[in-house]
Amino acid sequence: MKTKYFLINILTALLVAGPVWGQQQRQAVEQSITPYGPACSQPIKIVLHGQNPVVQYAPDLGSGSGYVGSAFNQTAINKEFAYTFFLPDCCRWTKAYLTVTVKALQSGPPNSPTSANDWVTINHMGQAVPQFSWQPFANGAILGQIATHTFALNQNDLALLGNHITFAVEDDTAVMSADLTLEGCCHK
Ligand SMILES: [Ca+2]
Repeated sequence: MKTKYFLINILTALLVAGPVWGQQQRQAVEQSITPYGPACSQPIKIVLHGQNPVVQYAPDLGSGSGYVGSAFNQTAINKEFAYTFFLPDCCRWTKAYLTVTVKALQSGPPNSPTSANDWVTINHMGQAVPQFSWQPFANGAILGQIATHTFALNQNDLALLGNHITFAVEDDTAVMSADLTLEGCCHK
């Protein structure tokens, strides 16, 4: 009798939970899709969050690079960082915004071999892409100083880079976070 009562309880729970779960899933998907123009029948906007373990597309980094062992929020100087976002192939992407937040690990005046002379760049096939370069502590670095920058990429930039966006950070600067916002149009 106890067993029968137990089974009825489980069935009741499933019947109640099923539609609720489905509704939550639909809401999550609907919230992630943001219309931004009439030309696209299925516009989409998503945000990818960079995280450990770090992913790297090796051809973007060139040979002899010191990016092995990259990690978010690392604390040691003299360690370079690189990370690759791979773009989902479900959609045609028309805009991308790469937002990077970094922290100075070594104080120093402008142009000194500290965090001050470090660059953040988007790299493609072993080369830094000139229009996507940022020197966060160009005016001098203070230990623990935080800086944030957003690189805005248009459809031509994305066509050049292909299905991957790699960025690199020089050696005395830690990467606290990296988020890639993608806007585009999904296939029917
Ligand atoms: Ca440096």
